Amino acid sequence: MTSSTYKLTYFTVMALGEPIRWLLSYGGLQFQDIRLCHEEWEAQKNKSPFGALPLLEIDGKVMHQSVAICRYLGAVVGLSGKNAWENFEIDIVVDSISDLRTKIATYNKLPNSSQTRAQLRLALLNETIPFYLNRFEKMASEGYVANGKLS
Ligand SMILES: N[C@@H](CCC(=O)N[C@@H](CS)C(=O)NCC(=O)O)C(=O)O
Repeated sequence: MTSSTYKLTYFTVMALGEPIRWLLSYGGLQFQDIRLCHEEWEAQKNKSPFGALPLLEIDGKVMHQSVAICRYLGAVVGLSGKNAWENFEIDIVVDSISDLRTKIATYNKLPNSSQTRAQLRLALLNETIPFYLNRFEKMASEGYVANGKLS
């Protein structure tokens, strides 16, 4: 498929790094899976193009933005759509998941003691998360979220 070398740098969590790990593994692409702790990250943060992780080095070239990386790897491992319409169907799901993730991240960043955090938690649990998950369930009701196949 490709003889490129891959080095993924992320934290010791799943979050934005895990889909990249999945795609590399799915494609049988060997990669260095570097998982930084907070102190290691702070020491090298200024080397990241936008001060954030994940980073994927491909043959020494540093690439960033997790969704862009996933789209690229999807193409490399044969999981893109077969045409613009199929890619559109896939991107709708990707962007909907990003919307939900952004809402959860907003909550996560608030201090534990804040009242807004407690209110947001209730709204997430009772409204936002069920709203999205019900729709994702429907999208996946025939086995796949887009185009009736793995993507
Ligand atoms: N849109 C970016 C978001 C990257 C991002 O926000 N990364 C967070 C971790 S999930 C980060 O690096 N936080 C550490 C920091 O800002 O110091 C992507 O998808 O790669």
